[in-house]
Amino acid sequence: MRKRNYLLFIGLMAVFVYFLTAEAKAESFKKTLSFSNMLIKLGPPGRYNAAAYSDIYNNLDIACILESVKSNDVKKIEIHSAKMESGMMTMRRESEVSLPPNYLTKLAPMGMHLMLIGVDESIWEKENVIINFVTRDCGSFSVAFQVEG
Ligand SMILES: [Cu+2]
Repeated sequence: MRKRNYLLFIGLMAVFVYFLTAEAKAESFKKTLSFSNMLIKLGPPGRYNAAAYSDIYNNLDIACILESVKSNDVKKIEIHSAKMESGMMTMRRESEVSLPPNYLTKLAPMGMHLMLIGVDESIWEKENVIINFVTRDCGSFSVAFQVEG
């Protein structure tokens, strides 16, 4: 009788652990930033800077701090914010950007965007460029951006 209880206990634990793992999987799946509308806008030929835009949805209940952005096809990528100041568009470099929880942040013209500095000429032949986003607490993301001339 004791042994049967013991086996029942083990059985229940196994079921419990199974559901716990399933829960953890669902949880880890949720732990992402979702990228959409990823686009690199190239300047005229001979210019080696370009801008990149994307919608980034933070699915988490915590803010994600975007610390650095890199690509093998670009010397340097800076996060810029743009705003109108007395009729002039000014851009400022941001050392890091906070993506608020459960919120859609838009990297878009006239707003926050990525500045690609030192774009390789071979980028003109590419359809996609991979850009890596590194956050402090939310992981890293390799994202394919569509290249548009
Ligand atoms: Cu800029």
